[in-house]
Amino acid sequence: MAPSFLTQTYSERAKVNDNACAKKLLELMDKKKTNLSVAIDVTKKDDIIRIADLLGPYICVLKTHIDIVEDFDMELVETLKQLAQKHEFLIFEDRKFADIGNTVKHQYEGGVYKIASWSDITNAHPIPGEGIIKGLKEVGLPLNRALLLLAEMSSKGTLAKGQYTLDTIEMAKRNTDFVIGFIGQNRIYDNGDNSQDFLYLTPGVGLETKGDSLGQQYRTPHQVIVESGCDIIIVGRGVYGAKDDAEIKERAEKYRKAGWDAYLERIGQSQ
Ligand code: 5BU
Repeated sequence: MAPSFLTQTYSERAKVNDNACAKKLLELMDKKKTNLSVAIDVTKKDDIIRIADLLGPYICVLKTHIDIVEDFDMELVETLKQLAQKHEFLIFEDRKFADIGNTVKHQYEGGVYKIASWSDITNAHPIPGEGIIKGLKEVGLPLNRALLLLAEMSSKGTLAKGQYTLDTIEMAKRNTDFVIGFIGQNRIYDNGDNSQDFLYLTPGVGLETKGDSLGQQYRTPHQVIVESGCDIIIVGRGVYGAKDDAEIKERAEKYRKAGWDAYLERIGQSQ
């Protein structure tokens, strides 16, 4: 049996991934030596741009919540696209679509944010059924975009577990042209037969605290990458919540190194 993707390098996995977006992501992770994604959940355009430029060298994916930006305009996303090129990272709008196919198509393509025009990756809850993937795919596939399904959440009391999570994996397996992986807490699907390489992006990562007062739960990069077999750590306040730009960079490097060391340990290359 071929080795599990779990123990392969990101560059080995890039070579055999048919999805252009997943391939690009795995390649740049290998090149930049980072499996860190930062969630820049700040509400002013200038702060997002400043932090994105600051963190560019440390990250593989910049995660946004575009609807929390108070002074949003299309110049913001144009600038983010330029920064993505300059620093080689992908943009992931954490939109969590959750409606019928026809509605999400409009939400993805149009409205104020025109998400499909600038976000390489977005995500969706599987709760409405497979039509949500079909709707998003009609818009995203011609633009070489990719989708993550929400298989599990980091928050306390989440209903995304058990059979729901397993059914999410099955839904993804039927749509591998567009679905490149999951937002999840554990590598659920990896049977070692190399039939499909799904990426696992994991929020709820923190080195200093165990959670917040609103149900967020944190695990360490080592728990996420080594013990749970996920691929990318997503860190928000742990990085951008620093006192100044110098500390933001320091924290990003600390998480980048922790994530990368955990990956090296997993693939058996740690010194
Ligand atoms: P934090 O500041 O590191 O707690 O931010 C985590 C980010 O990840 C934030 O943007 C959330 O919306 C996002 N998130 C999450 O925390 N947990 C989940 O299960 C999912 C997304 Br899905």
